[in-house]
Amino acid sequence: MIKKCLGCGINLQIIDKEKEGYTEDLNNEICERCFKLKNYGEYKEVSFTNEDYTKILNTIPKESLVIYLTSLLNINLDYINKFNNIIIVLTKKDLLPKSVQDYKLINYISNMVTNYLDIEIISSIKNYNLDSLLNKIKKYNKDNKPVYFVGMTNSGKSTLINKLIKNYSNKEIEVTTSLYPSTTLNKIELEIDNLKIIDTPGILAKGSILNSLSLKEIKKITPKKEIKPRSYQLKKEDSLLIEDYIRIDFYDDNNITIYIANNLKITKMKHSNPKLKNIKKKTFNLEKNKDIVIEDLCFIKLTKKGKIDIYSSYNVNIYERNNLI
Ligand SMILES: Nc1nc2c(ncn2[C@@H]2O[C@H](COP(=O)(O)OP(=O)(O)O)[C@@H](O)[C@H]2O)c(=O)[nH]1
Ligand SMILES: [Mg+2]
Repeated sequence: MIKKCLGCGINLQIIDKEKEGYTEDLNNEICERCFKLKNYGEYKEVSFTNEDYTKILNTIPKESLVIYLTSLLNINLDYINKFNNIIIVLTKKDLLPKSVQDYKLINYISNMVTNYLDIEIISSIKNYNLDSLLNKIKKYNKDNKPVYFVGMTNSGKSTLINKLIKNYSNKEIEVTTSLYPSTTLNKIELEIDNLKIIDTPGILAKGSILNSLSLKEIKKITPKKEIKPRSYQLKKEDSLLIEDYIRIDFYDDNNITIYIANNLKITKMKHSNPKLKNIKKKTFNLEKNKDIVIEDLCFIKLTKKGKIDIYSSYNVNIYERNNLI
């Protein structure tokens, strides 16, 4: 029988050291890649692509109960229409300021999606609402079929599953989690509190800034603690520089708040400063109360209407939406 890695779901093999699933000894429970990631934080690239992950998602029966996770910092519901029975789980609440109220976030999301059974806001790290989520899963999983945990890469699927194992089973196993994309490589089946739970690999959004960054930079831009929002009163002719990644030029007075990892540097300057100006820009003519989202880096809350230009060093998706907070 083929044995699977308990960390990432890949078939274990002893033949090719360079290929996924390699282990020195088939008696091991996890592959060498998971072992190194878990114990030394060492990340090894994989040859899998989004196409491979999509194929895996396509094997999920349409009527299954799907727990669809999205991080509150990077709301992405792109694949939600693939499924018919969804509980939406908004993750990483601990990273947003404590003052942000759950019901407002729930309202916001419920205006974006029509076809869902329920919504829960959680923080796996802080154990927030996990009892409530488990009860909801049990409520909607009447026939005890497998329950699939789905969502973009880094939405927190594996971390949540580990917390559920820890809180509600007496097993000692842990699937592999990391702040890098492509940690989980295949479906992983687990049993928790009489539920059959299946972890799945996540897709990396095409427009994610993570596609362009080194592992060191990914570590740097990942918020680790509650975000301290940074607010600026800007006059026309003002510009903001976010590290060396993003430049924003304001053409009207505006009050803005940036939600981004606390350690990233934001500098105020003038339009006349040439920094990052020789690259392609994207222009927005914003109505009032819009956010600008820079995928997987940050979101910026603007209150007034006005024109802005955004320059980006990387090929990252930048879009507007209504104010989340
Ligand atoms: N702050 C915070 N970070 C989380 C939470 N859940 C997951 N993460 C982090 O998000 C990253 C991706 O988590 P992972 O579970 O591997 O995501 P997956 O790709 O969806 O399985 C890891 O660095 C986790 O530590 C949470 O509730 N709060
Ligand atoms: Mg995972």
